[in-house]
Amino acid sequence: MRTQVAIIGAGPSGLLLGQLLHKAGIDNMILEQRSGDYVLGRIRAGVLEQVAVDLLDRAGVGARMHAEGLPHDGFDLAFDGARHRIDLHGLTGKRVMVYGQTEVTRDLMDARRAGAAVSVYEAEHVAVHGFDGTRPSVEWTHGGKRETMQCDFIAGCDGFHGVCRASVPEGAVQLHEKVYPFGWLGLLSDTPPVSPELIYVNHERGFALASMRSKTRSRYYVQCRTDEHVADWSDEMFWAEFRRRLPAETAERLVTGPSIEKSIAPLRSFVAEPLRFGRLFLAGDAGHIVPPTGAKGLNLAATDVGYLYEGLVEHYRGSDKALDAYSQRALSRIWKAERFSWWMTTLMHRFPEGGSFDRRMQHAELEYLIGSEAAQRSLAENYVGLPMD
Ligand code: RFL
Ligand code: PHB
Repeated sequence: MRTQVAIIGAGPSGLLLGQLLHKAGIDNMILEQRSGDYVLGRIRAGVLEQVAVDLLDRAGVGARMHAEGLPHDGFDLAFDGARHRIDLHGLTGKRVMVYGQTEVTRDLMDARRAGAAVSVYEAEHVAVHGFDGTRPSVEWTHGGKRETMQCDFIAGCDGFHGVCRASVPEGAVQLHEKVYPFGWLGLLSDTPPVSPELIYVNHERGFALASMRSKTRSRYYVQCRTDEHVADWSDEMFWAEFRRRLPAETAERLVTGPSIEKSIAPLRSFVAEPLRFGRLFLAGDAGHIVPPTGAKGLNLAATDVGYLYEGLVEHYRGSDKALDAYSQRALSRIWKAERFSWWMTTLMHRFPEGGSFDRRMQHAELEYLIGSEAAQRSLAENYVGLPMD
């Protein structure tokens, strides 16, 4: 068996790369360790930058996103019991699209099925070989049978815990990591969003975020400790905690209901450098993690894929210039998003070790933000997404 590009992982990075390559006539196969239903059951990102929207359009999967997604022109920062709007569109001329990662994934899966491109779900013991030479290959077990596929390139789109980064010799990769002393407890419910735009709340009991998936489905988060378990949080406890962190007038309008999903995500910043090892390329969460506060993870995954796609297309047209530039181009954008996500996380959360000085600094920065158009413009420019250079 042979393919041009073997893609490991059928999350948004792997599926988007597969679809873009398929449209460009480049043969590829996707190996995913989980089932399709499992992948669709993970509730994650909700906010897309314009560059991610453009890439999904280029992949030919934008129709439902444009019909059902919610374009947002701004969001609110809340602290000291009051809300302050950041006018994204007024400050940058751009907006973001609220459309869940689950829906992006579903659209990409549907398109892949329609294009009859090969995907193997529930592929066990995936292994990547020979990427430091000219004849890479991938191996996996499916239905008890060991299979091998030769390829030109391997795309490691297998997330933070994947096999690709772990297969690179230790000395060839440098890892940069920061783990935050808290997590996010998220709840999804079929209740109307408490506000038509997102609200990021800095509260003395900890951060809270009011987000949504549609006009009838809410996605809410509260900062929690890293040693907490979802099972210890009843829906009632979640709603009571979330309500306490909202400004009073907003809390009055909160509609509660049974949860459809509840989960805890730890927060970390992480970057692997470089992102290329011979004929193996890392993209998305396989190469980097951002804390979700800046809503950048899925967007970075999409832009990595955009750069990699350009490189692969040019390779098959006879030039390796863009492929050789992949790691450096992607990392330049990644580090800026890492900085923004770290900054917004530091600004909005309660740090268990933080003393009164740290809290005063947060407060001064929030006050500065709401009083300075220059500061708001910088926040807005990063939130809507920096351009793909
Ligand atoms: P994924 O989605 O983790 O997919 C990787 C896939 O690889 C598979 N895999 C393997 N397959 C074969 N063999 C192996 N050995 C394998 N090991 C792993 C996995 O099963 C999986 O299917 O990575 P990808 O595609 O790079 O996508 C990244 C995004 O999922 C992630 O960055 C975002 O969800 C982050 N994120 C957000 N990003 C945004 O842009 N905007 C947001 O609003 C936003 N909110 C969030 C988020 C992430 C969150 N959590 C839970 C971490 C909110 C949360 C709560
Ligand atoms: C979400 O809707 O899940 C979401 C939105 C904004 C973020 C993080 C998560 O910053």
